[in-house]
Amino acid sequence: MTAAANARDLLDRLGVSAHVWADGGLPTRSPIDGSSAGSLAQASPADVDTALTQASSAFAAWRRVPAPRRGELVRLLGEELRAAKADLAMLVTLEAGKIVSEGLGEVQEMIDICDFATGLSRQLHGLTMPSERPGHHMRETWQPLGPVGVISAFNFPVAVWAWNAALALVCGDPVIWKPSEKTPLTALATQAVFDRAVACFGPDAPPHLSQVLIGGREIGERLAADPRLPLVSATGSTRMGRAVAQSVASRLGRSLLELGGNNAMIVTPSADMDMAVRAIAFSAVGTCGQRCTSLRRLLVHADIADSLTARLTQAYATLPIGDPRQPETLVGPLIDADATTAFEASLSQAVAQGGTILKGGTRVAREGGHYVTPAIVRMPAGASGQTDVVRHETFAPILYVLTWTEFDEAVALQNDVPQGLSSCVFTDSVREAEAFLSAWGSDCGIANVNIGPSGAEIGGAFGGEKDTGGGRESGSDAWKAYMRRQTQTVNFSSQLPLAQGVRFDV
Ligand code: UN1
Repeated sequence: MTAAANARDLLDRLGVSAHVWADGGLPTRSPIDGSSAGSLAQASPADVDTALTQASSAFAAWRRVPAPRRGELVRLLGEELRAAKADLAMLVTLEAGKIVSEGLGEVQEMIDICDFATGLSRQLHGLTMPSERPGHHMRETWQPLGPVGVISAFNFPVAVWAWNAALALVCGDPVIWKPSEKTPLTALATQAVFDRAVACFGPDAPPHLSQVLIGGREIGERLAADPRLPLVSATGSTRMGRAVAQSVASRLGRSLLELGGNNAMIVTPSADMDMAVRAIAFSAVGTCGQRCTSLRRLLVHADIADSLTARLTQAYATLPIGDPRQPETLVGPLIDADATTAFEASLSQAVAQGGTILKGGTRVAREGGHYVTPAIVRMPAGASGQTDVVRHETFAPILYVLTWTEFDEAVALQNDVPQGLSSCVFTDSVREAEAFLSAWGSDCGIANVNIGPSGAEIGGAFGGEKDTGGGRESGSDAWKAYMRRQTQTVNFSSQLPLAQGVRFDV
């Protein structure tokens, strides 16, 4: 069955209305075989404006609903996602090209964040602090912020919306979502699932709590520029994030950015090599190298570099590449032709910059899809191997191997790239592990020991530093980005003393 026919069936099952289709609209395309389920109606500038007005009205009502009750809506969303898990996950496979297990994992991340946010809805804690004035008290309260714009990328087409939406909704904020042009169908399906949760929830939910705007980059530009969105959360390339950040900042709005990563693993001589090989394979090759947390740089001690690369080239030799719907497949397609061109261009640059391709780097012919063999490239030793192409994020399965001799040199190499998302060390030495996690260790938002850089759980704050944009989503106290902080002082005495002992008697 073509991927498009498969997708059409799933959209019916997931309850997406037939009205979404429009001749001459945004074409859809599966990376599996290039088939198209049809073209989608796109949001006009007037539609964007209407959505913003509707979100503002939804906010006026939703902020009055008690937070634990808002949590009930997110709990119901989690229930609907559980019911739709297999179908929505398969749609992710069809539209983003993920293998079945990773599609299911993505929907599981949505369910997990709903559970997290439901509990959080009773724990949006503020603070109390003592006042210096008698008969006064001070407290800090977190209030709903306003409608939140969510701009998401193709590679996690639905989970990123859920990380933002689940938190935003319990915090009292409606959401306007501009999904990637490459994955609009999963967004429409998610919206249908959300609508079912709202129907179960009942009349306390105002209309338009979550809206999807289908279309291109100009929609993102409008959202970034509009003061009706106090927060814009954007996931994608550093170039896109920089443009969004500048536009949002020029109106003094807030942005939450999850941009490129250039994630490394340091492997030391004491590391458990079996574990390291498995972790490298999953994080470098999983999702066909198209996660922002994918492993891109392998920093290996010089003494073990040859044996480790020998094991890796062996493991890469048997990777099942092909249709991600097949249960044995581990490597699905790249998203499109441009991604294949970028893969090949980066490999040629790596060779021109002194690299040797040890494995992969070729196209795999399959009708309509863009399949490649994941590549391992050995670069010159030390800092001279960290060339321009290695410092650049290519969204494809290329693993650059660099060597070092002193642990400090490895940490310096790990940090010496513009991006700062995820990082890890494989070692059995407590000293090395703790140095990596210390103030002078990894400079990334995520630092792991004996775990690869990808596949983070939702309970921690997710995001990174430098060109990764500095935002934090998901767990921990990431919810605070979706609320406004208010310091409140109450005088319950019959005097009016001024702070700092100031006298002003009239
Ligand atoms: C992304 O690639 O945009 O840590 C997010 C991970 C996933 C999220 C990746 N939980 O790999």
